[in-house]
Amino acid sequence: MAGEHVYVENLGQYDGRAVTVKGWIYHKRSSGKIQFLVVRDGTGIVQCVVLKNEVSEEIFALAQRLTQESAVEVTGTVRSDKRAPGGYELTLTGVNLVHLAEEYPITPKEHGVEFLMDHRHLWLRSRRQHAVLRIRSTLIKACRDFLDDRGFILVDSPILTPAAVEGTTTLFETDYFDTKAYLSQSGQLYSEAAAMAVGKAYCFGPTFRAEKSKTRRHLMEFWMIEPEVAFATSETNMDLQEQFVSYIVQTVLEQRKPELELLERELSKLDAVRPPFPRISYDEAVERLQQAGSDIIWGEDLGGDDETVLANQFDRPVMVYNYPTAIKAFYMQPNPERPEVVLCNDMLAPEGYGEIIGGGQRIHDYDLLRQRLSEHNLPEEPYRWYLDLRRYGSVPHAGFGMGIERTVAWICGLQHVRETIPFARMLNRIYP
Ligand code: NSS
Repeated sequence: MAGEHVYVENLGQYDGRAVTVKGWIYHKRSSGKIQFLVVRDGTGIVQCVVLKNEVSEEIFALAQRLTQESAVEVTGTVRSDKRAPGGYELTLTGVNLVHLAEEYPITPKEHGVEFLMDHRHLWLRSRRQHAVLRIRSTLIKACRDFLDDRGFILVDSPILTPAAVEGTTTLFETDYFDTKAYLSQSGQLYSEAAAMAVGKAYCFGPTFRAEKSKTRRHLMEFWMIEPEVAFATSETNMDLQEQFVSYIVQTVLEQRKPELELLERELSKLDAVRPPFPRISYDEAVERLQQAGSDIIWGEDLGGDDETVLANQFDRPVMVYNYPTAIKAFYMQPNPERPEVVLCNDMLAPEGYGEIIGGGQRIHDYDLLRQRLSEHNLPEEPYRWYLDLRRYGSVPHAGFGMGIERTVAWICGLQHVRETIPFARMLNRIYP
């Protein structure tokens, strides 16, 4: 008797009934007259019991031949069983083999990270990776819901661009017919144009940086969400960031508790992520670091270790504002009382996960922006349109960019960003 096709996550609604599950053999074991096939279908895993006395010889023999990751359609009766993962088990009456898998390279034994990254296309099938993928998916939806519900308009920015946003040393260059183009480092400049059009805008997409750094926080290709608000200041920009980050963390905590538990994430640490977040100036950050024994001097950028030391002083993300003008991007608005610092901020995640947000108030004065382009040795031509925004109804405005992968790494409690994106692009890795 073939049952209705049911996803594992819904088996509870079919107790006692005949159903068909379509999926892959996760693992199996047998003891003579009884075989246990553990089948995963993407929504969950279910243990299937094959009893020698209750199925035909062909079916029992077929079950014995099944290899790890073979694709199957199994039919059986749903039985509730408290000991079973998910609370239900299937007593099989039929097995249809869709594809017999070759010997699978990823086995329950420990594999090195390079091996797993080489087999990333298969590694995605493991339960831990499912958990991360689901959390990432929920996080992205939460980001978009937060902004959509507050009247922000999604305005996509281009990937191929004529201009640098975050310095010229990390640009990926490509031919663009008879000229050059770069892969976008950030959609910010276009988000600013969008904010001048619709008031509150955001872009969300992949961004690219040829960073010659092999750290656990750097990818060559990462996803960034970049809200931008007309008439906003650095202050209101920080208010928005803390609301945004609290919302997405609490939403993931609510909707993805089983996944977080599977990853052995300490949930109380995430529960603490509620406004207000501490805000300290760059000056204070340097003092705190010096007191903690760092040899940082005023004017230097915070290194990864500095960020960890600072973040460890707080139980929720900390915002560091007003960095030295000299170490920041060309577009940042100077503090009117102290032009040696700019009205920007970074947000550092707790527990050593580092900077997840960079943002601030943008220069809205035409002449100052031109002057900065020249001080940063940037050609004016590719930024002509960007300068135009300062010629027609220019207003103070601010925004920020949050890196999805670093945020997922923090929420999931993963040591390295490579597991937070389906197919990581890293220094020396573009396969698979
Ligand atoms: O360089 S940022 O600090 N800021 C910007 O790109 C601004 N133009 C954003 C804006 O104001 N609209 O990068 C922002 C975030 C940073 O905090 C990280 O979370 C992430 O982007 N980021 C990265 N994630 C992974 N790998 C790399 N290489 C990386 N670089 C930045």
